[in-house]
Amino acid sequence: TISYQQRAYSDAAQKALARKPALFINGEWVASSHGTLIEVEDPSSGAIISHIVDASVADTDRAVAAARVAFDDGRWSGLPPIAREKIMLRLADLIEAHADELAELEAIDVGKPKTMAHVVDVPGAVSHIRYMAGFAAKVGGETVQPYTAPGSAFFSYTLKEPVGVCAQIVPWNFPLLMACLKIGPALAAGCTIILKPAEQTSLTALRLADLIAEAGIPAGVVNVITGYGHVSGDRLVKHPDVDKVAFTGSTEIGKLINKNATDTLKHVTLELGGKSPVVVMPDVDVAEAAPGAAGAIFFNSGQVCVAGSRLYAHRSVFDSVVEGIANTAPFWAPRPSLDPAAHMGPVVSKEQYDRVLGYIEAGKRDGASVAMGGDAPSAAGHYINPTLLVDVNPQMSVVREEIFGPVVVAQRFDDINDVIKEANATQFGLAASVWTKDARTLHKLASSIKAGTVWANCHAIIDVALPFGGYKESGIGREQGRAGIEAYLETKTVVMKL
Ligand code: TXE
Repeated sequence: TISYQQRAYSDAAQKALARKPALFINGEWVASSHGTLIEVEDPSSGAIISHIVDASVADTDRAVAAARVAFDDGRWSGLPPIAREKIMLRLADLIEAHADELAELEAIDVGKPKTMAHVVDVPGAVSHIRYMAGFAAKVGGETVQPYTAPGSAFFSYTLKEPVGVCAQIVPWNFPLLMACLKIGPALAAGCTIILKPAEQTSLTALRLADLIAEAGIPAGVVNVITGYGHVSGDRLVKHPDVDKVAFTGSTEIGKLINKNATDTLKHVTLELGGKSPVVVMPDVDVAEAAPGAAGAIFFNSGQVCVAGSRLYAHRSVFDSVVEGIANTAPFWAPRPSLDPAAHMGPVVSKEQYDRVLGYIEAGKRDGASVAMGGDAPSAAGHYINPTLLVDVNPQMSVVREEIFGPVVVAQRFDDINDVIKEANATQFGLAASVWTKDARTLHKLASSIKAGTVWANCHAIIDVALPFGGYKESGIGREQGRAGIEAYLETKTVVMKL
Protein backbone atom coordinates (compact mmCIF):
# COMPACT_ATOMS: atom_id res chain seq x y z
CA THR A 1 0.00 0.00 0.00
CA ILE A 2 1.09 3.52 -0.77
CA SER A 3 1.01 6.36 1.72
CA TYR A 4 -0.13 9.58 0.09
CA GLN A 5 1.10 11.58 3.06
CA GLN A 6 3.69 14.19 1.98
CA ARG A 7 6.89 14.21 4.05
CA ALA A 8 8.21 17.12 6.12
CA TYR A 9 10.10 19.87 4.26
CA SER A 10 13.76 20.62 5.01
CA ASP A 11 14.80 23.84 6.77
CA ALA A 12 16.15 25.27 3.50
CA ALA A 13 12.83 24.66 1.74
CA GLN A 14 10.86 26.15 4.63
CA LYS A 15 13.01 29.24 4.48
CA ALA A 16 12.34 29.62 0.75
CA LEU A 17 8.60 29.19 1.34
CA ALA A 18 8.60 31.81 4.10
CA ARG A 19 10.20 34.54 2.03
CA LYS A 20 8.26 37.74 1.53
CA PRO A 21 6.56 37.72 -1.90
CA ALA A 22 8.54 40.05 -4.16
CA LEU A 23 9.71 40.63 -7.71
CA PHE A 24 13.36 40.70 -8.78
CA ILE A 25 13.78 43.91 -10.74
CA ASN A 26 17.03 45.77 -11.41
CA GLY A 27 18.92 43.56 -8.97
CA GLU A 28 16.56 44.24 -6.06
CA TRP A 29 13.62 42.51 -4.42
CA VAL A 30 10.69 44.88 -4.79
CA ALA A 31 7.04 44.84 -3.78
CA SER A 32 4.26 44.84 -6.35
CA SER A 33 2.36 48.00 -7.23
CA HIS A 34 -0.92 46.46 -6.05
CA GLY A 35 -0.14 43.72 -3.54
CA THR A 36 -2.30 40.93 -4.98
CA LEU A 37 -0.82 37.49 -4.36
CA ILE A 38 -1.05 34.05 -5.96
CA GLU A 39 -1.25 30.91 -3.82
CA VAL A 40 1.47 28.27 -4.09
CA GLU A 41 0.22 24.71 -3.69
CA ASP A 42 2.01 21.44 -3.02
CA PRO A 43 0.25 19.07 -5.45
CA SER A 44 1.29 16.07 -3.36
CA SER A 45 -0.90 17.22 -0.46
CA GLY A 46 -3.13 19.96 -1.89
CA ALA A 47 -1.87 22.27 0.89
CA ILE A 48 -1.24 25.98 0.27
CA ILE A 49 2.39 26.43 1.27
CA SER A 50 3.39 29.92 0.19
CA HIS A 51 2.41 32.97 -1.86
CA ILE A 52 4.00 34.79 -4.79
CA VAL A 53 3.38 38.18 -6.34
CA ASP A 54 0.79 38.58 -9.08
CA ALA A 55 2.78 41.13 -11.12
CA SER A 56 0.69 43.98 -12.51
CA VAL A 57 1.12 45.71 -15.84
CA ALA A 58 2.93 48.53 -13.98
CA ASP A 59 5.30 45.98 -12.36
CA THR A 60 5.93 44.43 -15.76
CA ASP A 61 6.70 47.82 -17.27
CA ARG A 62 9.17 48.45 -14.47
CA ALA A 63 10.97 45.19 -15.20
CA VAL A 64 11.07 45.95 -18.94
CA ALA A 65 12.45 49.44 -18.23
CA ALA A 66 15.22 47.93 -16.09
CA ALA A 67 16.12 45.41 -18.79
CA ARG A 68 16.02 48.13 -21.47
CA VAL A 69 18.40 50.43 -19.60
CA ALA A 70 20.71 47.51 -18.78
CA PHE A 71 20.83 46.52 -22.42
CA ASP A 72 21.25 50.02 -23.83
CA ASP A 73 24.10 51.03 -21.53
CA GLY A 74 26.02 47.87 -22.42
CA ARG A 75 26.71 46.80 -18.83
CA TRP A 76 26.47 43.17 -19.94
CA SER A 77 26.99 43.06 -23.71
CA GLY A 78 29.91 45.47 -23.31
CA LEU A 79 31.84 43.18 -20.98
CA PRO A 80 34.62 41.12 -22.56
CA PRO A 81 32.98 37.85 -23.67
CA ILE A 82 35.34 35.90 -21.43
CA ALA A 83 34.08 37.90 -18.44
CA ARG A 84 30.47 36.99 -19.29
CA GLU A 85 31.53 33.39 -19.66
CA LYS A 86 33.22 33.41 -16.28
CA ILE A 87 30.18 34.88 -14.52
CA MET A 88 27.89 32.35 -16.20
CA LEU A 89 30.14 29.50 -15.10
CA ARG A 90 29.95 30.88 -11.57
CA LEU A 91 26.14 30.79 -11.82
CA ALA A 92 26.29 27.17 -13.01
CA ASP A 93 28.50 26.30 -10.02
CA LEU A 94 26.08 28.03 -7.63
CA ILE A 95 23.10 26.11 -9.00
CA GLU A 96 25.07 22.92 -8.56
CA ALA A 97 26.02 23.87 -5.01
CA HIS A 98 22.30 24.34 -4.19
CA ALA A 99 21.21 21.17 -5.98
CA ASP A 100 19.50 19.56 -3.02
CA GLU A 101 17.45 22.61 -2.06
CA LEU A 102 16.47 23.32 -5.68
CA ALA A 103 15.48 19.69 -6.28
CA GLU A 104 13.31 19.76 -3.18
CA LEU A 105 11.65 23.06 -4.10
CA GLU A 106 10.91 21.70 -7.57
CA ALA A 107 9.45 18.54 -6.02
CA ILE A 108 7.12 20.37 -3.66
CA ASP A 109 6.07 22.96 -6.24
CA VAL A 110 5.56 20.74 -9.31
CA GLY A 111 4.89 17.38 -7.64
CA LYS A 112 7.74 15.63 -9.44
CA PRO A 113 9.78 13.14 -7.40
CA LYS A 114 12.71 14.87 -5.73
CA THR A 115 14.92 11.98 -6.82
CA MET A 116 14.04 12.80 -10.43
CA ALA A 117 14.59 16.54 -10.01
CA HIS A 118 18.03 15.61 -8.69
CA VAL A 119 19.06 13.64 -11.75
CA VAL A 120 17.16 15.51 -14.48
CA ASP A 121 16.06 19.04 -13.63
CA VAL A 122 18.99 20.42 -11.64
CA PRO A 123 21.86 18.90 -13.67
CA GLY A 124 20.00 19.89 -16.83
CA ALA A 125 19.72 23.48 -15.60
CA VAL A 126 23.46 23.54 -14.82
CA SER A 127 24.29 22.17 -18.29
CA HIS A 128 22.26 24.83 -20.05
CA ILE A 129 24.20 27.62 -18.35
CA ARG A 130 27.60 25.92 -18.59
CA TYR A 131 27.32 24.87 -22.23
CA MET A 132 25.98 28.23 -23.40
CA ALA A 133 28.64 30.11 -21.39
CA GLY A 134 31.18 28.72 -23.84
CA PHE A 135 29.47 30.44 -26.76
CA ALA A 136 29.91 33.91 -25.23
CA ALA A 137 33.51 34.08 -26.45
CA LYS A 138 33.03 31.93 -29.55
CA VAL A 139 30.27 33.51 -31.58
CA GLY A 140 31.42 35.77 -34.37
CA GLY A 141 30.67 36.84 -37.92
CA GLU A 142 32.50 36.10 -41.16
CA THR A 143 34.16 37.93 -44.00
CA VAL A 144 32.07 37.80 -47.14
CA GLN A 145 32.95 38.34 -50.79
CA PRO A 146 30.05 40.18 -52.52
CA TYR A 147 28.58 38.05 -55.33
CA THR A 148 28.52 40.69 -58.08
CA ALA A 149 31.46 42.95 -57.19
CA PRO A 150 35.18 42.35 -57.78
CA GLY A 151 37.04 41.38 -54.62
CA SER A 152 39.19 44.50 -54.72
CA ALA A 153 36.23 46.90 -54.79
CA PHE A 154 34.61 46.16 -51.46
CA PHE A 155 35.48 44.61 -48.13
CA SER A 156 32.48 43.04 -46.38
CA TYR A 157 31.95 41.27 -43.13
CA THR A 158 29.18 40.32 -40.74
CA LEU A 159 28.94 41.03 -37.04
CA LYS A 160 26.92 39.08 -34.52
CA GLU A 161 25.07 41.31 -32.07
CA PRO A 162 22.65 40.48 -29.24
CA VAL A 163 18.97 40.75 -30.17
CA GLY A 164 18.29 43.00 -27.16
CA VAL A 165 15.67 42.81 -24.43
CA CYS A 166 14.16 39.33 -24.24
CA ALA A 167 10.91 38.29 -22.58
CA GLN A 168 11.14 34.64 -21.63
CA ILE A 169 7.90 32.94 -20.63
CA VAL A 170 8.14 29.41 -19.30
CA PRO A 171 5.70 26.68 -18.21
CA TRP A 172 5.32 24.60 -15.06
CA ASN A 173 6.56 21.15 -16.05
CA PHE A 174 10.34 21.81 -15.77
CA PRO A 175 10.49 25.28 -14.16
CA LEU A 176 14.19 25.59 -13.25
CA LEU A 177 15.39 23.66 -16.28
CA MET A 178 13.26 25.79 -18.63
CA ALA A 179 14.38 29.00 -16.94
CA CYS A 180 18.05 28.07 -17.44
CA LEU A 181 17.40 26.79 -20.96
CA LYS A 182 16.02 30.24 -21.74
CA ILE A 183 18.47 32.52 -19.92
CA GLY A 184 21.60 30.55 -20.93
CA PRO A 185 21.76 31.47 -24.62
CA ALA A 186 20.37 34.98 -24.01
CA LEU A 187 23.10 35.73 -21.46
CA ALA A 188 25.83 34.27 -23.65
CA ALA A 189 24.65 36.44 -26.55
CA GLY A 190 24.70 39.59 -24.38
CA CYS A 191 20.94 40.12 -24.13
CA THR A 192 19.00 41.31 -21.10
CA ILE A 193 16.02 39.40 -19.81
CA ILE A 194 12.64 39.49 -18.14
CA LEU A 195 11.90 35.92 -17.06
CA LYS A 196 8.31 35.01 -16.23
CA PRO A 197 7.89 31.58 -14.69
CA ALA A 198 4.47 29.91 -14.70
CA GLU A 199 2.09 31.10 -11.98
CA GLN A 200 1.79 27.51 -10.65
CA THR A 201 5.53 26.99 -10.17
CA SER A 202 7.72 30.03 -9.50
CA LEU A 203 9.71 28.94 -6.44
CA THR A 204 12.91 27.81 -8.17
CA ALA A 205 12.96 30.83 -10.50
CA LEU A 206 12.90 33.08 -7.43
CA ARG A 207 15.79 31.16 -5.84
CA LEU A 208 17.58 31.34 -9.18
CA ALA A 209 17.33 35.14 -9.00
CA ASP A 210 19.24 35.07 -5.69
CA LEU A 211 21.97 32.99 -7.33
CA ILE A 212 22.05 35.27 -10.38
CA ALA A 213 22.83 38.20 -8.08
CA GLU A 214 25.38 36.17 -6.14
CA ALA A 215 27.14 35.11 -9.34
CA GLY A 216 27.74 38.75 -10.20
CA ILE A 217 25.42 39.22 -13.16
CA PRO A 218 24.90 42.99 -13.17
CA ALA A 219 21.61 44.47 -11.90
CA GLY A 220 18.86 44.71 -14.51
CA VAL A 221 20.36 42.04 -16.79
CA VAL A 222 18.02 39.31 -15.52
CA ASN A 223 14.70 40.37 -14.00
CA VAL A 224 12.29 37.77 -12.64
CA ILE A 225 8.59 38.59 -12.38
CA THR A 226 5.95 36.17 -11.15
CA GLY A 227 2.37 36.47 -12.28
CA TYR A 228 -0.42 35.40 -14.57
CA GLY A 229 0.03 34.92 -18.29
CA HIS A 230 -2.89 37.06 -19.34
CA VAL A 231 -1.61 40.02 -17.25
CA SER A 232 2.19 40.21 -16.99
CA GLY A 233 2.85 37.65 -19.76
CA ASP A 234 0.57 39.50 -22.13
CA ARG A 235 2.16 42.85 -21.30
CA LEU A 236 5.64 41.45 -22.02
CA VAL A 237 4.52 40.17 -25.40
CA LYS A 238 3.03 43.53 -26.40
CA HIS A 239 5.57 45.87 -24.82
CA PRO A 240 7.31 48.04 -27.45
CA ASP A 241 10.64 47.93 -25.60
CA VAL A 242 10.88 44.13 -25.74
CA ASP A 243 12.80 42.88 -28.80
CA LYS A 244 12.22 39.14 -28.53
CA VAL A 245 9.78 36.72 -26.95
CA ALA A 246 10.81 33.15 -26.22
CA PHE A 247 7.88 31.02 -25.09
CA THR A 248 7.39 27.43 -24.03
CA GLY A 249 3.83 26.34 -23.34
CA SER A 250 0.57 25.36 -24.98
CA THR A 251 -0.01 25.62 -28.71
CA GLU A 252 -3.11 27.70 -28.00
CA ILE A 253 -1.18 30.40 -26.09
CA GLY A 254 1.74 30.12 -28.53
CA LYS A 255 -0.56 31.11 -31.38
CA LEU A 256 -1.96 33.98 -29.33
CA ILE A 257 1.55 35.20 -28.47
CA ASN A 258 2.62 35.04 -32.09
CA LYS A 259 -0.38 37.23 -33.02
CA ASN A 260 0.14 39.64 -30.15
CA ALA A 261 3.83 40.10 -30.96
CA THR A 262 3.05 41.08 -34.53
CA ASP A 263 2.25 44.76 -33.93
CA THR A 264 5.76 45.38 -32.65
CA LEU A 265 7.32 42.72 -34.94
CA LYS A 266 9.28 41.03 -32.21
CA HIS A 267 11.48 38.04 -32.82
CA VAL A 268 9.45 35.07 -31.61
CA THR A 269 10.52 31.53 -30.81
CA LEU A 270 7.87 29.06 -29.70
CA GLU A 271 8.22 25.61 -28.19
CA LEU A 272 4.70 24.21 -28.02
CA GLY A 273 2.66 21.09 -27.52
CA GLY A 274 2.95 17.63 -28.98
CA LYS A 275 1.30 14.27 -29.45
CA SER A 276 4.43 12.32 -30.12
CA PRO A 277 4.19 8.84 -31.64
CA VAL A 278 6.10 5.81 -30.39
CA VAL A 279 6.41 3.30 -33.22
CA VAL A 280 7.25 -0.29 -32.26
CA MET A 281 8.28 -2.53 -35.16
CA PRO A 282 7.88 -6.34 -35.16
CA ASP A 283 11.62 -7.08 -34.75
CA VAL A 284 12.02 -5.46 -31.32
CA ASP A 285 12.97 -6.98 -28.05
CA VAL A 286 9.67 -6.41 -26.21
CA ALA A 287 11.45 -6.64 -22.84
CA GLU A 288 13.27 -3.43 -23.83
CA ALA A 289 10.61 -1.66 -25.91
CA ALA A 290 7.67 -2.02 -23.47
CA PRO A 291 9.36 -0.37 -20.45
CA GLY A 292 10.81 2.16 -22.90
CA ALA A 293 7.34 3.04 -24.15
CA ALA A 294 6.08 3.23 -20.54
CA GLY A 295 8.88 5.62 -19.57
CA ALA A 296 8.16 7.69 -22.68
CA ILE A 297 4.71 8.56 -21.30
CA PHE A 298 4.84 8.21 -17.50
CA PHE A 299 8.05 10.16 -16.86
CA ASN A 300 7.10 13.46 -15.11
CA SER A 301 3.48 12.22 -14.95
CA GLY A 302 3.25 12.63 -18.73
CA GLN A 303 3.72 16.37 -18.35
CA VAL A 304 6.41 16.52 -20.98
CA CYS A 305 6.08 18.25 -24.34
CA VAL A 306 7.71 15.22 -26.04
CA ALA A 307 5.71 12.61 -24.08
CA GLY A 308 5.18 9.47 -26.16
CA SER A 309 1.41 9.70 -25.93
CA ARG A 310 0.46 7.74 -29.07
CA LEU A 311 1.76 4.19 -29.20
CA TYR A 312 1.73 2.30 -32.51
CA ALA A 313 2.79 -1.32 -32.14
CA HIS A 314 2.95 -3.84 -34.98
CA ARG A 315 0.11 -6.38 -34.81
CA SER A 316 2.56 -9.23 -34.13
CA VAL A 317 3.88 -7.61 -30.92
CA PHE A 318 0.89 -5.45 -29.92
CA ASP A 319 -0.46 -7.69 -27.17
CA SER A 320 2.92 -8.34 -25.60
CA VAL A 321 3.83 -4.64 -25.69
CA VAL A 322 0.51 -3.71 -24.05
CA GLU A 323 1.04 -6.39 -21.42
CA GLY A 324 4.63 -5.25 -20.86
CA ILE A 325 3.50 -1.65 -20.29
CA ALA A 326 0.66 -2.72 -17.96
CA ASN A 327 3.23 -4.66 -15.92
CA THR A 328 5.05 -1.41 -15.13
CA ALA A 329 2.03 -0.15 -13.11
CA PRO A 330 3.61 -0.77 -9.67
CA PHE A 331 6.82 1.00 -10.71
CA TRP A 332 4.93 4.11 -11.95
CA ALA A 333 2.28 4.14 -9.21
CA PRO A 334 2.03 7.80 -8.13
CA ARG A 335 3.51 8.72 -4.77
CA PRO A 336 4.21 12.00 -2.94
CA SER A 337 7.13 13.88 -4.45
CA LEU A 338 9.34 13.61 -1.36
CA ASP A 339 8.86 9.84 -1.03
CA PRO A 340 12.25 8.37 -2.03
CA ALA A 341 10.41 5.42 -3.63
CA ALA A 342 8.48 7.69 -6.04
CA HIS A 343 9.08 7.36 -9.77
CA MET A 344 5.98 9.39 -10.62
CA GLY A 345 4.29 12.09 -8.55
CA PRO A 346 0.90 13.75 -8.78
CA VAL A 347 0.04 16.10 -11.66
CA VAL A 348 0.77 19.76 -11.07
CA SER A 349 -2.66 21.20 -10.16
CA LYS A 350 -6.34 20.50 -9.64
CA GLU A 351 -6.95 22.09 -13.03
CA GLN A 352 -4.59 19.61 -14.73
CA TYR A 353 -6.06 16.74 -12.67
CA ASP A 354 -9.59 17.55 -13.85
CA ARG A 355 -8.40 18.01 -17.40
CA VAL A 356 -6.56 14.66 -17.55
CA LEU A 357 -9.38 12.71 -15.88
CA GLY A 358 -11.81 14.45 -18.25
CA TYR A 359 -9.85 13.04 -21.19
CA ILE A 360 -9.82 9.55 -19.68
CA GLU A 361 -13.60 9.70 -19.21
CA ALA A 362 -14.08 11.01 -22.77
CA GLY A 363 -11.96 8.14 -24.06
CA LYS A 364 -14.09 5.59 -22.20
CA ARG A 365 -17.30 7.23 -23.46
CA ASP A 366 -15.96 7.06 -27.00
CA GLY A 367 -15.43 3.29 -26.63
CA ALA A 368 -11.82 2.94 -25.50
CA SER A 369 -10.94 0.06 -23.16
CA VAL A 370 -8.67 0.48 -20.19
CA ALA A 371 -5.62 -1.82 -20.24
CA MET A 372 -4.00 -0.14 -17.24
CA GLY A 373 -5.07 2.48 -14.68
CA GLY A 374 -7.88 4.66 -15.98
CA ASP A 375 -8.62 6.14 -12.57
CA ALA A 376 -7.18 8.08 -9.66
CA PRO A 377 -6.39 6.98 -6.09
CA SER A 378 -8.47 8.72 -3.46
CA ALA A 379 -6.06 11.13 -1.81
CA ALA A 380 -5.84 14.84 -1.07
CA GLY A 381 -3.13 15.41 -3.71
CA HIS A 382 -3.62 15.34 -7.48
CA TYR A 383 -2.64 11.72 -8.14
CA ILE A 384 -3.63 9.91 -11.34
CA ASN A 385 -2.80 6.28 -12.00
CA PRO A 386 -0.68 5.55 -15.08
CA THR A 387 -3.18 4.82 -17.82
CA LEU A 388 -3.10 2.86 -21.06
CA LEU A 389 -6.11 2.95 -23.38
CA VAL A 390 -6.70 0.45 -26.20
CA ASP A 391 -9.53 0.00 -28.73
CA VAL A 392 -9.11 3.60 -29.76
CA ASN A 393 -9.48 5.19 -33.18
CA PRO A 394 -7.99 8.30 -34.81
CA GLN A 395 -11.20 10.33 -34.34
CA MET A 396 -11.15 10.18 -30.53
CA SER A 397 -10.02 13.25 -28.60
CA VAL A 398 -7.63 11.05 -26.57
CA VAL A 399 -5.82 10.21 -29.81
CA ARG A 400 -5.89 13.69 -31.36
CA GLU A 401 -5.29 16.11 -28.49
CA GLU A 402 -2.43 16.72 -26.10
CA ILE A 403 -3.55 15.38 -22.71
CA PHE A 404 -0.36 16.28 -20.81
CA GLY A 405 -0.88 13.59 -18.23
CA PRO A 406 0.05 9.92 -17.66
CA VAL A 407 -2.20 8.63 -20.44
CA VAL A 408 -1.12 6.72 -23.55
CA VAL A 409 -3.32 5.39 -26.33
CA ALA A 410 -2.24 2.25 -28.19
CA GLN A 411 -3.08 1.24 -31.76
CA ARG A 412 -2.05 -1.70 -34.00
CA PHE A 413 -0.59 -1.46 -37.48
CA ASP A 414 0.37 -3.96 -40.18
CA ASP A 415 2.38 -1.99 -42.68
CA ILE A 416 5.18 0.55 -42.23
CA ASN A 417 3.62 2.94 -44.76
CA ASP A 418 0.35 2.93 -42.81
CA VAL A 419 2.07 3.72 -39.55
CA ILE A 420 4.00 6.59 -41.15
CA LYS A 421 0.70 8.04 -42.33
CA GLU A 422 -0.87 7.62 -38.88
CA ALA A 423 2.15 9.05 -37.08
CA ASN A 424 1.94 12.16 -39.27
CA ALA A 425 -1.85 12.53 -39.04
CA THR A 426 -1.61 15.23 -36.38
CA GLN A 427 -1.37 19.01 -36.09
CA PHE A 428 1.78 18.48 -33.98
CA GLY A 429 5.34 17.64 -34.99
CA LEU A 430 7.55 17.82 -31.94
CA ALA A 431 9.11 14.39 -31.56
CA ALA A 432 8.80 10.65 -32.17
CA SER A 433 10.55 7.47 -31.22
CA VAL A 434 10.98 4.36 -33.32
CA TRP A 435 11.86 0.98 -31.92
CA THR A 436 13.55 -1.46 -34.31
CA LYS A 437 16.80 -3.33 -34.80
CA ASP A 438 16.78 -2.84 -38.55
CA ALA A 439 18.83 0.11 -39.80
CA ARG A 440 16.88 0.50 -43.04
CA THR A 441 13.55 0.55 -41.23
CA LEU A 442 14.97 3.07 -38.79
CA HIS A 443 16.18 5.43 -41.51
CA LYS A 444 12.92 5.17 -43.41
CA LEU A 445 10.93 6.08 -40.31
CA ALA A 446 13.36 8.82 -39.21
CA SER A 447 13.18 10.52 -42.59
CA SER A 448 9.41 10.12 -43.04
CA ILE A 449 8.09 11.24 -39.68
CA LYS A 450 7.52 14.99 -39.60
CA ALA A 451 8.96 15.92 -36.23
CA GLY A 452 11.77 18.07 -34.85
CA THR A 453 13.41 15.11 -33.12
CA VAL A 454 13.27 11.37 -33.85
CA TRP A 455 14.76 8.95 -31.35
CA ALA A 456 15.61 5.36 -32.13
CA ASN A 457 15.33 2.74 -29.38
CA CYS A 458 15.10 5.47 -26.75
CA HIS A 459 12.81 8.39 -25.98
CA ALA A 460 13.16 11.92 -24.61
CA ILE A 461 16.94 11.99 -24.76
CA ILE A 462 17.24 15.77 -24.67
CA ASP A 463 20.64 17.39 -24.37
CA VAL A 464 21.73 21.02 -24.46
CA ALA A 465 24.03 20.27 -27.41
CA LEU A 466 21.17 18.91 -29.56
CA PRO A 467 18.93 21.37 -31.46
CA PHE A 468 15.36 21.05 -30.24
CA GLY A 469 12.06 22.36 -31.59
CA GLY A 470 8.89 21.56 -33.46
CA TYR A 471 7.54 21.07 -36.94
CA LYS A 472 3.97 22.15 -37.72
CA GLU A 473 2.00 23.48 -34.73
CA SER A 474 4.66 22.36 -32.26
CA GLY A 475 6.63 25.53 -32.63
CA ILE A 476 8.81 28.02 -34.42
CA GLY A 477 12.61 28.03 -34.23
CA ARG A 478 15.12 25.84 -32.47
CA GLU A 479 16.62 25.99 -29.00
CA GLN A 480 19.82 24.37 -27.68
CA GLY A 481 23.04 23.69 -29.54
CA ARG A 482 24.42 26.30 -31.93
CA ALA A 483 20.89 26.97 -33.19
CA GLY A 484 20.00 27.98 -29.64
CA ILE A 485 22.52 30.79 -29.42
CA GLU A 486 21.81 31.95 -32.99
CA ALA A 487 18.21 32.63 -31.92
CA TYR A 488 19.52 35.41 -29.64
CA LEU A 489 21.79 37.05 -32.21
CA GLU A 490 21.23 39.57 -34.97
CA THR A 491 23.49 39.50 -38.01
CA LYS A 492 24.79 42.87 -39.15
CA THR A 493 26.40 43.21 -42.57
CA VAL A 494 29.14 45.82 -43.01
CA VAL A 495 30.28 46.83 -46.52
CA MET A 496 33.25 49.11 -47.18
CA LYS A 497 34.24 50.60 -50.53
CA LEU A 498 37.96 50.24 -50.95
O1 TXE B 1 -0.21 26.48 -20.40
P1 TXE B 1 0.01 27.98 -20.89
P2 TXE B 1 -1.14 25.95 -19.21
C1 TXE B 1 0.06 22.42 -22.59
C2 TXE B 1 -0.52 21.17 -21.96
C3 TXE B 1 -1.34 21.71 -20.83
C4 TXE B 1 -1.88 22.97 -21.44
C5 TXE B 1 -2.34 24.03 -20.49
O2 TXE B 1 -1.33 20.50 -22.89
O3 TXE B 1 -2.35 20.83 -20.46
O4 TXE B 1 -0.81 23.46 -22.20
O5 TXE B 1 -1.32 24.43 -19.61
C6 TXE B 1 1.98 31.98 -19.77
N1 TXE B 1 0.49 35.85 -22.86
N2 TXE B 1 1.40 22.71 -22.15
O6 TXE B 1 -2.46 26.62 -19.26
O7 TXE B 1 -1.20 28.79 -20.61
C7 TXE B 1 1.68 31.31 -18.46
O8 TXE B 1 1.59 32.25 -17.41
C8 TXE B 1 1.72 35.54 -22.40
C9 TXE B 1 2.47 22.18 -22.94
O9 TXE B 1 -0.42 26.04 -17.95
O10 TXE B 1 0.51 27.90 -22.28
C10 TXE B 1 2.84 30.35 -18.33
O11 TXE B 1 3.99 31.06 -17.85
N3 TXE B 1 1.96 34.50 -21.61
C11 TXE B 1 3.78 22.81 -22.60
C12 TXE B 1 3.09 29.91 -19.76
O12 TXE B 1 2.48 30.91 -20.57
C13 TXE B 1 0.93 33.70 -21.25
C14 TXE B 1 4.03 23.09 -21.17
C15 TXE B 1 2.52 28.55 -20.15
O13 TXE B 1 1.15 28.51 -19.89
C16 TXE B 1 -0.37 33.98 -21.70
C17 TXE B 1 2.86 23.63 -20.49
C18 TXE B 1 -0.57 35.10 -22.55
N4 TXE B 1 -1.77 35.43 -23.02
C19 TXE B 1 1.61 23.38 -20.97
N5 TXE B 1 -1.20 33.04 -21.20
C20 TXE B 1 4.99 22.26 -23.29
N6 TXE B 1 5.13 22.54 -24.58
O14 TXE B 1 5.85 21.64 -22.70
C21 TXE B 1 -0.45 32.20 -20.45
N7 TXE B 1 0.84 32.60 -20.47
